Amino acid sequence: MPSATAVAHPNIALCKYWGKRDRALNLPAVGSLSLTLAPFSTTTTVEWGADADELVLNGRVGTPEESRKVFALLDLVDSWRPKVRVLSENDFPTAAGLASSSSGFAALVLAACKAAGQERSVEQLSVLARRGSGSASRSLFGGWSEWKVGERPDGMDSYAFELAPQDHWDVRMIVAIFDAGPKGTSSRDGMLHTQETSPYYPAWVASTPRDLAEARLAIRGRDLGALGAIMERSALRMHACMMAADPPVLYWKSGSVWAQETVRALRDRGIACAWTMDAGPNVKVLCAAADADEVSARLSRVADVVHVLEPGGPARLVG
Ligand code: 2P0
Repeated sequence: MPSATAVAHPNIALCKYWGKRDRALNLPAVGSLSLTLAPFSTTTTVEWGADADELVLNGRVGTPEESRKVFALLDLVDSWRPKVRVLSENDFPTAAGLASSSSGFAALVLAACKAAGQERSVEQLSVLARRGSGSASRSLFGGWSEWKVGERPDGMDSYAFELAPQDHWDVRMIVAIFDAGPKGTSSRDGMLHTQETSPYYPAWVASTPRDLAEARLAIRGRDLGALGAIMERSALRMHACMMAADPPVLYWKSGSVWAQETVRALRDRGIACAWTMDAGPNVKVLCAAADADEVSARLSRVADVVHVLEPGGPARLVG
């Protein structure tokens, strides 16, 4: 039975994706830009030709909702596919504050297309990963990547590409965990509700091209001060937009604000660093590798757990 195994790292967006222009095709309303992060990774094996569709995630049978998403994506890989067995393991805790769906769907499409004997370009793989989970389109790539909003109604021009490789810039992303529990509102539900009810949504969408243009330049020039200002602005505008939804979508906890204040205090002491937040209370702080010990020590005083991550490589086949 043909089988293949792929590994992918999760990513954190510096310019955020929030909102869809097409739900069925999972097309974004805005472009986004991210950093792929090691050492955390997902390893996924796909066996193409099994007795029944079967999903095993971190040693347990996938829930009906997880299975529905995975096998719907495999239907897109091949609408005439055989039954498939999928084994997927994250080497990081589910509560590590990182979206396992980004690494999960990137590893899944890479392994599935290989097991199916398909030769696909990395852009085609990114389009497929996007259908599973938007942020997964970016995890096909190492280092710094951008997911293009695209214009085509069929979404074939909405894929990610590498802006700069893993070794472009020696930075660290420090993840400060405040709440290990499952989130109350999923990203998917939160963003759909925001776009349906937030009066700030059109302004959010209109603000994003400038952030992307400036972030590309800041990454190219390795300018942490400039990139930091853009990433905090993007996160704050995304959260302001969802806080203005009706009823509001509010992921922040008191610890989130403590971490933001810690980042500002570090900056006041001359340490270049900046925070971002996703669909949860945890705070991710970008800094130079040389400052990572000090930044993580300061964040450890306010957070339950701190993880220090570094730029990771692209998704890859390992078997
Ligand atoms: C991002 N997030 O750019 C944004 C910022 C969370 C906040 O992408 O509906 O799991 O599957 O496309 O990719 C998380 O949402 O959403 C996310 P779907 P996804 O990383």
